[in-house]
Amino acid sequence: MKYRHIARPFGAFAAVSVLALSVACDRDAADTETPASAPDSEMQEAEAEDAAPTQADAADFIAEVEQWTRDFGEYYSRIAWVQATYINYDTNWLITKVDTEFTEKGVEFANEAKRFNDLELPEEMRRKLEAIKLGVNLPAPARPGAAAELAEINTRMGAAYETGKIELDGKQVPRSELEVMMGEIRDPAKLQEIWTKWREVPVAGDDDGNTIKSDYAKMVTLANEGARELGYADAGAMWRSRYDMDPDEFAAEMDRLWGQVKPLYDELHCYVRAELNEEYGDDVVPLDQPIRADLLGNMWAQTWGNLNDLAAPEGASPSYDLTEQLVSKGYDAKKIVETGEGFFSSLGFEPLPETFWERSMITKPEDREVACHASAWNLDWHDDIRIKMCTQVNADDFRTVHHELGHNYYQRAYQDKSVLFQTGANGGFHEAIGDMISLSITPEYLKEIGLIDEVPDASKDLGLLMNEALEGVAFLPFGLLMDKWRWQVFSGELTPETYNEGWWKLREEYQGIRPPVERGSQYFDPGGKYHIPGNVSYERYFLARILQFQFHQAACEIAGWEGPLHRCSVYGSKAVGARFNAMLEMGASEPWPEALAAFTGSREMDGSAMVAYFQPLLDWLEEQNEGRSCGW
Ligand code: X8Z
Ligand code: ZN
Repeated sequence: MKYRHIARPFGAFAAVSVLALSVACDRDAADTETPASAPDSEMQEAEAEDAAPTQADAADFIAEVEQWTRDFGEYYSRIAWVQATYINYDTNWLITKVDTEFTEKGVEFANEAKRFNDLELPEEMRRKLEAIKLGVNLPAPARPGAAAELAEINTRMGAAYETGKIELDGKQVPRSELEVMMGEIRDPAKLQEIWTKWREVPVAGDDDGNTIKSDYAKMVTLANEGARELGYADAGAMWRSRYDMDPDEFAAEMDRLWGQVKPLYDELHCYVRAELNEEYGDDVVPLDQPIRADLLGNMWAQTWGNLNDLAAPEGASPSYDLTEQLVSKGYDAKKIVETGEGFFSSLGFEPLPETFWERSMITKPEDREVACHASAWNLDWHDDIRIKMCTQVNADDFRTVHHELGHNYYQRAYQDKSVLFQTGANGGFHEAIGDMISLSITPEYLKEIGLIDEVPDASKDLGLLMNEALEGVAFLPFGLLMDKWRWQVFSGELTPETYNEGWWKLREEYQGIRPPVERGSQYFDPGGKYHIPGNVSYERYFLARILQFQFHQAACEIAGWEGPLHRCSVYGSKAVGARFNAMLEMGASEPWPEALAAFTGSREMDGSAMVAYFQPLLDWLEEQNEGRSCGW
């Protein structure tokens, strides 16, 4: 989705909400040029308006955008929902059409908003205008036909990704199944086969020879052109302008946070490589090399939780496996979602509406193509909230369900705000809500809801921390590099010839991983990850990882918890629910530091809560790694 205010589905293709608020985008760069395509009469009108816009003009304009957004947004969302849950020729046609209309109107509004750049205005109005300027996720240039071309490209990339399959042992296998296989298989040859075959999808052409790779390059050119017309250096700079600060300052902020948590990653990497070396031997896992990307239990090596058994500290392995417990206790997708709802209810949030259960898609339908990448939606700015997932009964999806429900409860909490403020305080906040809840899924909590029978004692703490580190800590450099790559692409530092080389350079530098086989410039490996063809920015997930622990620490303090953070569950704490809601209901109506302060008391994103959470594991890892030559 191109226009942020319509973009309620979180994580949905073609319907991606972005937080587009910035009080720091370069005013000088934002000229008052009318789109080149505007007819003369409109030009004259615009010039007349440019002459002396008043506060009343600004108020009228904002009201017009709000009304249009409300109406068109619901219309857009319902089409996007049908397309995502029923991908075929006609729904692709519909989404392309509505997407085009959205982008055209969004760009028109963004250009119009610049008229008020020099006008003294109350803070709330200024903020709404900034939201309008940054509201188009991928702005098309204003010339006729450009928005339609961009929409066609995006629909094609999205559909190619979501319907992509590979041939394995004589069968066509979809990605959702491949993801599970990557977590379970331990045969390096088979892993390599799945890994490389999945990466054929971004370079496989359709009947007209379009590939995700060729479309991506065209998308970059168009979006940059559109971003420049709006006054941004490029589309990457526009994306970095959504954080209530200057885009360069934001890039530095990401690096600062990474610097805080990098020691955790370095120790984990060193330890996991040594464990993998024991499992696979020197040939497959040499101790002085980056780790082979297909051995980490995940299609993208982004989280390593599937290596739990292999990485568990000696004698500290928790006595249960959540996937096994879910299966043996007879959980199905619905029961997992009900469990997630139960957690939010325990904090004092209203139960999900009946329509959530009637209209959500929580398992994969067998009879049609759907977009399986999980997402959460609000279709009517009110209570028509839903999730869309191809839920599997396992620990990964138990976590993802909580993640998605976090989006829904946030959407519901800020529904009384202006539609221009109906999004996260920043993108990281929206992704961190359900993730904070996940940290409260402690053994004590699991026992309370009957999912496990025995709570492992303190001797298993390192094992519990390891489980969490393989998810959260392992994710950090991946979360960071996705958009580092994209920023380089949008700035022109990388070109289609160097897309793949640049990708692997970052993967090696930040994650310390390498491809199982040589990857030439003909490939487009970033295109094998949903958010690249989907144009969903990724910095939000890196920030969410930081905020998740910051929120958890604050929540545990509010709940009066005094033990170690990893044993704290805020399940049942109405006090936490109330303070949490105070932040959620603000949406994006104020700069994010205010929202952060409402819940945590702090105005800075801070990685130290994450370090504090993992401190016992960090100490242990340092001991284990003594004498090893870490790094790559
Ligand atoms: O895309 C998602 C969510 C939807 S917003 C399922 N996540 C990222 C990913 O899958 O890569 C959640 C964690 C990171
Ligand atoms: Zn999400």
